Amino acid sequence: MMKLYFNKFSRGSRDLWMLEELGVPFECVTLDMRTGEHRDPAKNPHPLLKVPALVEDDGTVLMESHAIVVHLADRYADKGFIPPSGQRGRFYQWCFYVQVTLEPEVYAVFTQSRIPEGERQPAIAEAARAKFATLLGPVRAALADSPYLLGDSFMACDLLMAGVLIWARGLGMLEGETALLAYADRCAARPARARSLA
Ligand SMILES: N[C@@H](CCC(=O)N[C@@H](CS)C(=O)NCC(=O)O)C(=O)O
Repeated sequence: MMKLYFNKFSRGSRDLWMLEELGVPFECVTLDMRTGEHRDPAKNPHPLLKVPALVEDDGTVLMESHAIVVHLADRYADKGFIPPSGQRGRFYQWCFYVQVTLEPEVYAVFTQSRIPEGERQPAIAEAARAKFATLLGPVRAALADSPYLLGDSFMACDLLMAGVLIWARGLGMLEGETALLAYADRCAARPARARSLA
C-alpha cells in the first residue's frame, strides 16, 4: 500500500487532501517535526529528510508535494481530477504557477512573520505582498466566469491553488479579494479536505 510520510503543519497537507479526494487505499505516517522525528533517516525516506514523501506500492520514493499531487491525479486519472492526456496545457500551467510563481511570495511573508520582530525586514514582506497581489490577476481572470480554474469541475490544480490561497489568507494576503476568497472557501468546504484535517 502507498505510504505518505507527512506532518499536518507541512506542505504535505495538500497530498493528504488529494489522497482523500481519490479515496484510494493508503497509509499515513505522521512524523513529529517539533521533536525532529522527520530528521531520522530510519523513519523518513525523504532524501533530504523533509516532509512530505510518498512511497509507492513498488517502493519508489517521491518528494515534492506538488509533484505528488499531480502524479496521484494522473495515476488515478479515472477519478476525474486531471484532464485527458494531451489536453493538460492549462492544468500544468496552473500547477506550476502555484508552486513556482505564487508560493514563493507567500513563503516570504510567512518566514518574515516567524522570525523575532526585531530581526524582521518589513520591506521583504511588503514587496512580497505587493508582488503577490499583481500575480493574482490571471487567477482572478480565470475564475471570472467559472467556479474552478478549468471550468465547472474541481481538479487537482484547484486543490493546489486553494492550498496556497488558504495559506495566503491566513497571512492577510487576500484582503478585499472577494471572488478569490469565495473560491478558496468553495474548495475548502469539500468533504475530502475536512477528512484530511481530522
Ligand atoms: N518543496 C518541498 C518542500 C519540502 C519542505 O521544505 N518541507 C518542510 C515542511 S513544509 C520540511 O520538511 N521542513 C523541515 C526541515 O527542513 O527540517 C515540497 O513542496 O515538498
